[in-house]
Amino acid sequence: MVIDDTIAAISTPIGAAGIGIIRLSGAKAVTIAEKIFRGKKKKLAETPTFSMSYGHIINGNGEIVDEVLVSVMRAPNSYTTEDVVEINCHGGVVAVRKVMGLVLKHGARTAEPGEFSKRAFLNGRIDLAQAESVIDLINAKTEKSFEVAVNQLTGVLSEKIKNLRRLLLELIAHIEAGIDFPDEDIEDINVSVIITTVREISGEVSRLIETSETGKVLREGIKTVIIGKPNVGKSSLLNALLREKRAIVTDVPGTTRDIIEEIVNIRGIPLKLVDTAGIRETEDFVEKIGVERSKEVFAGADLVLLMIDASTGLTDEDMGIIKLMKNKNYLVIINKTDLKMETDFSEIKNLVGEKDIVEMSLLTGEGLELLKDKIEKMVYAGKVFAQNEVMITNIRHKHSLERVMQSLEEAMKTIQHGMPVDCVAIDLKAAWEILGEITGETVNEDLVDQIFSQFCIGK
Ligand SMILES: Nc1nc2c(ncn2[C@@H]2O[C@H](COP(=O)(O)OP(=O)(O)OP(=O)(O)O)[C@@H](O)[C@H]2O)c(=O)[nH]1
Ligand SMILES: [Mg+2]
Repeated sequence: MVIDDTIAAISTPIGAAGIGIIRLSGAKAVTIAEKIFRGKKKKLAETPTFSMSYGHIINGNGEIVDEVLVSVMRAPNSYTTEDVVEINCHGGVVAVRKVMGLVLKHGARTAEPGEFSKRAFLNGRIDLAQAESVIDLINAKTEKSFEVAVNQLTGVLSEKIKNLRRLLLELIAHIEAGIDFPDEDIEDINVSVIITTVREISGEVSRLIETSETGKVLREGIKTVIIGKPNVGKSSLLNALLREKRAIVTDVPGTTRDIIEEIVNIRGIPLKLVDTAGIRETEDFVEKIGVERSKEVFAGADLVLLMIDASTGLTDEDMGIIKLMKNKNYLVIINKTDLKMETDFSEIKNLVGEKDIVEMSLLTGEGLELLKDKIEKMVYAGKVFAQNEVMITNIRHKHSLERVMQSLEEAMKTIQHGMPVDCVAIDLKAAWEILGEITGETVNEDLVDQIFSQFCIGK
């Protein structure tokens, strides 16, 4: 693939802001910027790399468009490894659009989403897993998710994958040497060496796969729905976890009519928390729509928080909702424990088990920390992860690792069936190839395009 054009994009969000940045990358980046820039001192072409120049952007009529600072980062030490120019102009809608227009007029092309990062990958500065972590960094909702993404950007996952590929390659070479020199009688050593190494590699691959459940949650968040009868305190719970009066809370049943979704941070775990309209039979047209929508979001939830009102006891409506929850990850919250309890809730405790129940009072705040504990435990599922453990956060990586596992299992079967070792080499090569998809060493162009198209413009 030949990259010979110069791309440009507005790299900051459009809107009122202190500064807005237009970024250019490619062989003509400096030449294009030079045509529209009038500096105080040197020409851009004469400025050293990693320097900033003060001046103005000038349009075709010689009029000043904006006052700017222009930085020049020359190849190969730049984000894309090409010449990169960043024009810092005033933020806001007008200035950045005008400057962008001029840049395009003078020969740059509008960058596609993620095209800067794609160039960094195609030019070999970062591998595919690192490039993917860039988007995770931008999208991270909690510090923990950010930490995992930073880790991946530094290349820890890539290192691990490369190491496994090296081990496989050595093993394949070992086997092929045996095949090439059949008289040397190294067959016996081969089999035991192959078995140990394949086991070692499978162990590492399966450990990586094990981290993926938690990793995926850290990257994407868990879609959590608060559900229950009207007036049990669902909106109060959303507000308490968000530490903000986001949803309207009143003592009128049926207050929430629409779906309210917010990201909350529970011990570093991003929860996409959804407050719903209380579920009940209703004749009110608007509320009816709300109830139907509640049932829909419920269907797509990763975790359901079912709220029950301590002061009214368990009702038929509650039992109806509990029946809906089969096959779901859920916790039952008995709210309003500050009020006189109607029953001891033994019925529900027998039904769902104590460990999935949290007694709570949103009035006093009791039970909130316990709820967070339980959510945390659910996500980590009893697994302990070391501080800097390499985590699989990306579903694409997980799928590749699962296919690697299959190939390694095939290899083991081939050995156990006493087949010739060169048959084993075929499975090992497959595993080696698939591992390369993660770092992008063996990957096709369509997949690369698809991955980078998920990026934002200007990155
Ligand atoms: N005593 C007491 N009152 C509570 C508690 N939690 C919520 N409330 C009150 O219960 C009423 C209903 O709370 P909401 O949070 O609006 O309930 P909801 O489930 O969102 O109600 P709908 O939107 O109508 O379905 C409000 O008056 C809250 O102040 C609690 O723990 N104890
Ligand atoms: Mg509500």
